[in-house]
Amino acid sequence: MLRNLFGVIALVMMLCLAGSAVATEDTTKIVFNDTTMDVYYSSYQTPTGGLVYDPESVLNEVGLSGDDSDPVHTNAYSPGNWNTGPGAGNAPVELPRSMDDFPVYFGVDFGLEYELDELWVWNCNMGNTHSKRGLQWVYIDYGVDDGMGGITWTELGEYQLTKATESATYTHGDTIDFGGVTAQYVMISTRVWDHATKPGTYGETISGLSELRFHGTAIPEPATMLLAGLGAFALLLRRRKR
Ligand SMILES: [Ca+2]
Repeated sequence: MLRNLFGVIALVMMLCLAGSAVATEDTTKIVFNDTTMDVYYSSYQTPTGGLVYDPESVLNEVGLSGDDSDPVHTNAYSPGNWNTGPGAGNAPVELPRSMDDFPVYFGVDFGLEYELDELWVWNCNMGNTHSKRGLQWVYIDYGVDDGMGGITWTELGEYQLTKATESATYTHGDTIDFGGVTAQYVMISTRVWDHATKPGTYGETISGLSELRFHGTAIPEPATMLLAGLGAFALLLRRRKR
């Protein structure tokens, strides 16, 4: 009886140790992968004159250079930025906010759940005063699958993003703290560009972003955790046989 109790306590301790080993891994940047991740965006400025405003260039590091621990973004028009007017583009089943009030949105589906730590934002950094396309008053929401084909959204907060410098070596202007929340989806929703008190941009009808870099740790799938638990249990049985 006592031996059995001792065994159960040992198993629980090992499982706790396995869990804490996962939780204390170093946080790293989440590298965009266009086969396992999706980009959501309200619309997409039609490219003209050879310019490209691809939404993916906000996540795939196009336009970034220099030291990867503190990279800088170019002020070139293209490529490297997403520009848009209001209007529906591609979106998850359910947006966190009404497009009547927040007609411009940009988000990501990481493809699996992450423990999110922070987000670095390079606002729209285009020369010739087009940093005015940068997002100003935004809400940031994060979400997880609701198990019924939809998304359960939670508000992280309302933010006034910093205007870009238009420098050719623009370091990220804002760091948004996520505090370790669990999320598969993150959405940035922007008010109308000329809102009376909280304008959506810094003065242009077009909205834009240059780059977003998320930091976090992938949360293991339940199957992975089950395997870790079975491994610990097998080890325990081996020890008890001795
Ligand atoms: Ca970029």
